Amino acid sequence: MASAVGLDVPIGPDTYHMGPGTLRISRKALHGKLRSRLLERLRAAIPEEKRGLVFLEGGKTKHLYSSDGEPLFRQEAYMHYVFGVQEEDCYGAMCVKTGRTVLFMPRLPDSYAVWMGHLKTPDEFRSKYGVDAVHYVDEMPATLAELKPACLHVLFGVNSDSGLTVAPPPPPVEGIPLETETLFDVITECRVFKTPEEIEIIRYANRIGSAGHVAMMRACRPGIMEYKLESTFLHHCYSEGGSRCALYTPIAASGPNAAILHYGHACAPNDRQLSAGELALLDCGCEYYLYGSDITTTWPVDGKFTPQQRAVYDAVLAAHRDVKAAMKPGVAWTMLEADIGALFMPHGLGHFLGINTHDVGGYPPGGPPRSTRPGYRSLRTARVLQPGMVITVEPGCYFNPSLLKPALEDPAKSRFLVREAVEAHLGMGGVRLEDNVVVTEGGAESLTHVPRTVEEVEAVMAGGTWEA
Ligand SMILES: [Mn+2]
Repeated sequence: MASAVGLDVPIGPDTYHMGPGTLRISRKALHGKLRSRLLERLRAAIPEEKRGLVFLEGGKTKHLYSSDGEPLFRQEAYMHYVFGVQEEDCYGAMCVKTGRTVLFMPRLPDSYAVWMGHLKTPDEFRSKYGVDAVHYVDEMPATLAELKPACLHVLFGVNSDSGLTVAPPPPPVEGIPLETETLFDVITECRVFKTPEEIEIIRYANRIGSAGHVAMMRACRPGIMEYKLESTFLHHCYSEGGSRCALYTPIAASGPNAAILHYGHACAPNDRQLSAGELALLDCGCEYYLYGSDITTTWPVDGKFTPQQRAVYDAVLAAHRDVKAAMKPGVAWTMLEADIGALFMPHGLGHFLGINTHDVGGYPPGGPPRSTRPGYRSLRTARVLQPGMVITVEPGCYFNPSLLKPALEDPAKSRFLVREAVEAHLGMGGVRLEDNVVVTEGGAESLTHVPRTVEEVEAVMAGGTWEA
């Protein structure tokens, strides 16, 4: 459906975009289609007499501790998926029988307009989101009661990546039971299979994010700070792509830091100076309309691989290519992991990608369970690949002293390790190469387009052209 998402779809009251050259998304068409798919699955799972209302609670206004400062609001992922609502403190409902949709928005005092600008009316909200009706939250109990639903289907389940519980909302009205058994698993499963429109958004986030990686490669010089690369990426994605936020905290690691899987956090804020002769590992994702890209590139700070760096890099690149080439519907993700040692790659080979960086649905009820074996247990899914899944392919090879030093002293492990070779690599950090791949009917397509071969990387760093 080319008219829902694209660079030149007509702009209407329900269109999300960030100005000239950015992706245009018809909220009504995108979420309308996601909702009808959800309805189909809900009707298959729920007997007629139990088909009440889907009821979702959106994200809430948050304050920074006791201050009146608020971090930039990011909508709760399930609410965004079903309704695409940008504002905080909203609720949404959809009738499982008829598909009719209602949003509930907070009633703000008129004086708020001084601080926030024009306060949208329910009518404006209705055309922005293409739903059937909009009411204020204070009208919600009466509106829901009037609809006399059999029950409210609410979210309740555990996110298999974080282990955290998605708790049901407090009952919004007395006398209508909450039903917690069905909705979470059904929506989660819907989110695993991206529609062509969702794939177009992820493709756009990949195009902007890929170009952001190239911008970092071009900005890199010995002597600069890691955060200069991070800021180059963020600036590129926002100024060129309208991507206001990164999908996750950028990892801009140099030298030994490349072995630290989630480097860049608040206690290690990409604050090391880069030196010639080192590798830089950049794991940075762009976000657009809350959908993202999650791309990793690794390159020499001075633009030329040393023979040692090249050997490790080429090995990881070969794994990266082999995995991508093997991907097609029917292939089990666990098979792809088979020969990679957890000592050198202590993370999973990849994860679903969508509204969340580690997108939901990796371990659904009735699906293959999480393995307990080292390496395998880090896999964020054990599922068989099917068309519409978007998954990252991110093999890596790291020389992490906190894993390798104990292993060298452990007779069970050290007999497989060449001590001198391991020790010679301990300072180099590591290499990770990460693409975002959509499984298609016939195979798989990478949405990421960054320099990958040693020759491509060196050419771009020497000023060569690259079309992301
Ligand atoms: Mn990733």
